Amino acid sequence: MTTAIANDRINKRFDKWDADGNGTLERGDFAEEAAKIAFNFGKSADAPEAAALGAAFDGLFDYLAREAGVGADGSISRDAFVGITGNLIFEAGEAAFNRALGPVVKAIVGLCDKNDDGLINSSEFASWLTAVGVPGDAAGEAFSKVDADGDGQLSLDELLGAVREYHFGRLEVELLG
Ligand SMILES: [Ca+2]
Ligand SMILES: [Ca+2]
Ligand SMILES: [Ca+2]
Repeated sequence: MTTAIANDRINKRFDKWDADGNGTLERGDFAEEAAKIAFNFGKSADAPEAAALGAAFDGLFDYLAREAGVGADGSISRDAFVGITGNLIFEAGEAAFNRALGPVVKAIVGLCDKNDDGLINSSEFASWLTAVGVPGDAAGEAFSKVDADGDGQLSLDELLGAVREYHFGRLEVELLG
């Protein structure tokens, strides 16, 4: 793992989340990202699962804004985002990472979990990757990598672990699109 890969991935995340492309992150960018993901899962904006994802992204913005020292309606610069996110991934530890990103991953599980068992099976996972724009032919290999305990189901912990591993450069599967 090199710092260059980590920074590259954090910068890509910034570009993706800066939905209006104005060079800073605002609450509206996060609302737009949440709506886009829900739409890709075929959920209308007023579906409960879509509302839950919106609330999760709202909470993530609150966290980032607090860490950046800007107000609730403030703008987060790229430098601040790279600093906060780098700290969260590489310094703060798994528990802090899971607190910050857990609600978003959990809300995506809620959108994706068609049989409502709290776990993501391989066909549900294929629809997840489609919704976040990952080519479908990568799904099978990605699934077995994320399924750390090999039980054929992806738990919230395994999915969160995969998001963290991606940013460490130890996994090539990008689950947040
Ligand atoms: Ca923006
Ligand atoms: Ca399921
Ligand atoms: Ca598993």
